[in-house]
Amino acid sequence: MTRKPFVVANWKMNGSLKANADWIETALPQMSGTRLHCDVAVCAPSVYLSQLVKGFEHSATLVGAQNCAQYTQGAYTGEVSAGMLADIGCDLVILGHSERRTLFGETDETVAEKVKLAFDNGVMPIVCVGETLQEREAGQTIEVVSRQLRAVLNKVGIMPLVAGAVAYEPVWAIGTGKSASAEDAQAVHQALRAVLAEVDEEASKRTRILYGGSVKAKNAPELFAQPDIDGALVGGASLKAEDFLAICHCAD
Ligand code: G2H
Repeated sequence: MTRKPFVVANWKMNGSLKANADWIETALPQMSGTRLHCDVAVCAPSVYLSQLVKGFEHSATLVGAQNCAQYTQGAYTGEVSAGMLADIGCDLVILGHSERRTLFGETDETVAEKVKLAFDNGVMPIVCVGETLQEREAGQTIEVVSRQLRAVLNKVGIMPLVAGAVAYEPVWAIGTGKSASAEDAQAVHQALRAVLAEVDEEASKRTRILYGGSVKAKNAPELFAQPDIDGALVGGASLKAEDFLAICHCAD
């Protein structure tokens, strides 16, 4: 089974109308036609999504949000629903990122609820899982990421993940410059695929599992060479279009 590599930019809370326009102008020539051999997405703060949808309208580049509400609509001040993301032409949404889990109190249950609403509205979820340094040192990595993934599988099954992706992001590797070794990451990706296979073996082989955590053009080739690593979720190194494109080209 060959899965097409998927490289996703996660700008986090960065960007401006001007900086985004410059990013699009630099990246668009490379993202058009058949120059890249991977699927590509850019996930931006929600206020800029319409700008990206318009900017990438004639390319295959997907546009994604970084979160959505766990509710459909109503008195939830400050929230943005999955239906609203679909309404403006947003293709996907990152859900359960560790920054959402640790800084904003998201639980396995709220993440699963958001995945359901995203998929029901036609927005593909990229579901993030990952262990803290403390959990890794306690030998709990596989237990933790399996629990996080099963919470989603139990709620919505595997199809939303086949349509979107899973992202393994060890919390201790995020924005720290420390990346998991390619072998360590592969071991976790293999375990995650086994959890997916408990639900549907054939579908597990079609589900892309991305690695995230200080990915750069320097470490991407070794990560992408692993059999169960199907691409990357890129934070810091996605802020400059040239750096992000260099990572995309590692999937050639
Ligand atoms: C992990 C990653 C992108 P960075 O959060 O989701 O960020 O590449 O900066 O570690």
